[in-house]
Amino acid sequence: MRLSRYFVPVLKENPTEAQIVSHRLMLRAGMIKQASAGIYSWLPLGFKMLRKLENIVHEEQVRAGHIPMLMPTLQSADLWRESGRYDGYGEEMLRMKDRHGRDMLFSPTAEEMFTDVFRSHVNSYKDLPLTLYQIQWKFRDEIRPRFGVMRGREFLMKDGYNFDLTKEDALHAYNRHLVSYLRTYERMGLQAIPMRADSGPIGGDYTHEFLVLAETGESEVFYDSKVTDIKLGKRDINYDDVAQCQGVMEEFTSLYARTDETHEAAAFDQVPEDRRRIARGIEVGQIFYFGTQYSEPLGATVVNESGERTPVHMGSHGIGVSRLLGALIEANHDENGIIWPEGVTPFHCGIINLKQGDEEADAACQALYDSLTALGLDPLYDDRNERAGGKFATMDLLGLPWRITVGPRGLKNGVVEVTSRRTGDSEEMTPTQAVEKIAQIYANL
Ligand code: 5CA
Repeated sequence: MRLSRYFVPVLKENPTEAQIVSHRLMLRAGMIKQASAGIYSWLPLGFKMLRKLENIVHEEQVRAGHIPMLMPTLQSADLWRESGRYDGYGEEMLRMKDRHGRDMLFSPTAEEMFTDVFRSHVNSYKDLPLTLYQIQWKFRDEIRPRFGVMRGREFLMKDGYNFDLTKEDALHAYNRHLVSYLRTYERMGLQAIPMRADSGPIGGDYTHEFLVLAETGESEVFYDSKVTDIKLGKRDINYDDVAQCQGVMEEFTSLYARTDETHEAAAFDQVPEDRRRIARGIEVGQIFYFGTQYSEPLGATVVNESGERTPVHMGSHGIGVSRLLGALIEANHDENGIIWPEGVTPFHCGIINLKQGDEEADAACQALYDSLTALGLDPLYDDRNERAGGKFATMDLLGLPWRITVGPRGLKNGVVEVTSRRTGDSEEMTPTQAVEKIAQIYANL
């Protein structure tokens, strides 16, 4: 992409309404624009990042054997009356009437909708296990929408629902989700710690939240510092292997890690003193097992091996996709702007032309752009007629992990400069070597 032809409405000034750095940087980098309280327009750069996160979530869900589909955002209240949640859900549910006076609502979550599809089409235990999911906009009329996309009213969520014959099978689905979520966050360069949590309006008594540690996090967390040493890494996971998924689950959840909702001071005191940590975290996902809480009232049953009808065991599992973008920036920035991890960046590298209009510099930039593109990489070429300082400031704000700087002086010696956004280290090399270096970095991911 050429910056002169793209649409990135960068803000020069710090927006005063933004209290935390991710919100400030998303506004300044022209990623989002507030439409109304807690509701955002996703400008091209923000939208591009959202799609990248969605793709990672999709890939990891499909890898775990889960099936993508899409539900409507506007749902009939009748279904929610059947489950008993319509009256109880409270002010967070946005309710409306259609022209015929029928009660409708904007989905804050979708247990009912998925259970309804299931009960209409699945009859036999032979069709289980089954996990369906979607990545779809949700609306929760939060009393205090704040921190930009972190606590929005409209937000993008991946929500998945497992249907199993027995509790045991459903707990395997729970463990499978835990593992797939760990993989998802690690691929994004984030460490999210699973912590025992409270189930809230979703229900059930078995639930974990995933928290990314950050000073600006809304949740207070208590944990054994050893949990941060545990990584999934590149190990092979077989999602059908019950024992392996259970093993990973135990490995990641046996040390003390709780949110304030479930914190037990006496248990925390058992953690060796030098490992006790009290910090803040951003909740980027939550998994639930709630048994037959929805399948019973909604009549989601299957015929089991003995020919009897039995309600299915269910759980639901959510990832805050739009919130993750905020969490990523909270975890990856400096005073000059965003620093995208190589695993998720809107463009693989930037190209800065120090002297736009100089025949040689223009040609060298174009050649770099073409070579990178031919290798399947996606560069952002700052080809604007701007002074160098402005170009560097914009590139730092946008946060691409690598930058190639091209100027007439370097070209005289046959070199360009390759700079890491994270370390600030620069290296001179030939344009060919620069392309090879960038290609190598992304090939190794
Ligand atoms: N039905 C279940 C799982 S599918 C569910 O709704 N779970 S949840 O309430 O925990 O939401 C899942 C994830 O959505 C949360 O972990 C959080 O990351 C994200 N989320 C929840 N509320 C908001 C919000 N107001 N703004 C942005 N993200 C949110």
